Amino acid sequence: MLKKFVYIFLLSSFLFSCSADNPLNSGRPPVTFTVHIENIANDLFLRTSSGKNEKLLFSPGVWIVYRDAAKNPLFSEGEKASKGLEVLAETGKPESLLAEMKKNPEVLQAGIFEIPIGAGVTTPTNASPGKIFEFSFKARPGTKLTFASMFIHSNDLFFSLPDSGTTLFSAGEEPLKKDISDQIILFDAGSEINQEPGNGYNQPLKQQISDSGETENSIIKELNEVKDGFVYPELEKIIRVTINNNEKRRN
Ligand SMILES: [Ca+2]
Ligand SMILES: [Ca+2]
Repeated sequence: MLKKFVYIFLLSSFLFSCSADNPLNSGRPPVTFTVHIENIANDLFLRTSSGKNEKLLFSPGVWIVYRDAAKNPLFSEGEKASKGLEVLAETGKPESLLAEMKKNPEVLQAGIFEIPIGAGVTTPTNASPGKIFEFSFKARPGTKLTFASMFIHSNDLFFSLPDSGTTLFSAGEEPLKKDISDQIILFDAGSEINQEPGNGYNQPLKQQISDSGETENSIIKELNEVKDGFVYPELEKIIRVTINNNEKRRN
């Protein structure tokens, strides 16, 4: 009788631990993933019409893991940005978007990346060339990742993945290690009128009053569909994003 009781206790503890940290209730242990968002614009500057060379910068941002059957909780292309995404895209501050994500039932995990890895950096700040934002999380099959970070020398542009996010496991449920740099898109949040990159008085490093700008009242679009007349750097020269995991190959 005691044996049976112990067995039931162990089984129920096991089931509880599975359901407690994984709403998908997969039987396998979760895999630890580590993501790097790296500013690789080492020799590249924004040359503005006022004759200045500005360093390219990414803001702190928000990452989320969500069910792969769900609609992307961060945003949908062609729709208006949420208030939290608008704040991130206009100021580079991630807290209100994180708060929104934590209330969204489709979001399994959410977090902020805000202190870049690199010499002399110990507090939240933008990632300058050569610096890397890193974050880690545990996930099981059936999940996707996405994130958002502001392109600082803009009014309301943010880096993210397509609406579809990116899968963390193969169809055979093997955790993926991959370079997803070519999936990164610069989006216009549609909330503030664009000015010349690096030279706009309503942009975060120039504006006299926090969050100043002309309301755009538009929808989220890929920047290359926005005809604002400005020239932007090629993404493959400024950002590298990689996903790694702690799983050793089984075969
Ligand atoms: Ca805009
Ligand atoms: Ca602004």
